[in-house]
Amino acid sequence: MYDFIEREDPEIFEALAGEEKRQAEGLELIPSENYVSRAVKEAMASSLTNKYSEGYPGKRYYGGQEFTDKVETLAIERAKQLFGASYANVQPLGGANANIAMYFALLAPGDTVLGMDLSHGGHLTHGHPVTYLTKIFNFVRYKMKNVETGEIDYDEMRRVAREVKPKIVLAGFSAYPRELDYAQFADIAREVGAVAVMDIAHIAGLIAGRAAKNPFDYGFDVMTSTTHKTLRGPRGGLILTRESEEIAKKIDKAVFPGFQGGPHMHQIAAKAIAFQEALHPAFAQYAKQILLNTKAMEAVFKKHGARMITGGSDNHLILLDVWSSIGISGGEAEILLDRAGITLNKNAVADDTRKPMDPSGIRFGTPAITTRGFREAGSARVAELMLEVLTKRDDAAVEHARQEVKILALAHPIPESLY
Ligand code: DSN
Repeated sequence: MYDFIEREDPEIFEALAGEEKRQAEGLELIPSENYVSRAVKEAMASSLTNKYSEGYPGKRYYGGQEFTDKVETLAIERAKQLFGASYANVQPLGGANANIAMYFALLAPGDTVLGMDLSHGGHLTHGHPVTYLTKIFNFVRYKMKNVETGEIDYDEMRRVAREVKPKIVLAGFSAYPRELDYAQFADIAREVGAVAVMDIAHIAGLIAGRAAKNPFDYGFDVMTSTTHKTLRGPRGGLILTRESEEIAKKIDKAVFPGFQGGPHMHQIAAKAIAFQEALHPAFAQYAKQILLNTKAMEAVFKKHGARMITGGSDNHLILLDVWSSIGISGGEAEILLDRAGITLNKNAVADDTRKPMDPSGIRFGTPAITTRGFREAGSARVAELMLEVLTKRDDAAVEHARQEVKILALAHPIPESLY
């Protein structure tokens, strides 16, 4: 692999070879990461990267679009089929781009969005003050009512919505381990005349595999997503619309020419392939196994009495308060586990008193190890190894875990195909 890079750019080759080895011999638990198929990788490395295709299929600003139109149309049709959408824009370069375009399509400067607080599981692009979005739009945040169960205070959300009159009621998260009550969101949005939008980036694969509820079935109007994470496609973004042609047109305009130039056609081909893979019955099995594996890990931490935010997980991720229950900070835990070959990320817990660069929690999940064929027993063993490292914290424990992690990883090679 990488023959030409090896010959022509040894420095980059060395880094790539190191990363290949790291991925093969370690266990990836960052819940937003996964392994794409060989077919997706081939598309990402294809000649489509050479092509400019500003516009949309049949309406481009450059010539030579015979094949790009075919690729983008296939991606759109497959995305619609996968999520039960009426419209799909497959051009956003990433999840943040998708959200930004969505805001500009649906809002005027100064308009209000009701979104989940970052420290309670939301995402930077849902209105965190560090983003430029907050200079343009007014973000009002909602939180969990009960951090130990994950319950969201829908009554309070409704009261606030009546008061601030948002134009968007935004659901979705990057660190929340429970299902949301979509009907409540949609009802609140309807009452105040807002558009109900769900950022499904983290759980798109679970929705596609019918292992999680589809917000469109509960009256949501728009869904934004990434195409990687649980969906197991290339890095990229996606915007889906259920019924309104008017909203779909605004979204198309906001993506191009509003925010982006030429779409990355190699990435769109890879998205089309990933959507096709996700339409296969084997993908539903995969999505179901993600949940079973998370439950197996949850059981280990429960038995140990470790504090999980919301008390556990109904999806692909767990948020563990290592500071209060194991006496180690999230930052230190991340480093120790990294040394053992277990990759995850430090993460703030709800209303964290520690700083973001060394918060109280760690966030991890099962999408990537499930792709490698891990089942419940293997997932539980990984959780036990994590606890062993975090409680003992000495070189011997790290080394012991590292050896076992390598054996487990090599016994579950990264697959080249879903089928
Ligand atoms: N970085 C992604 C995640 O890890 O959840 C979200 O942007």
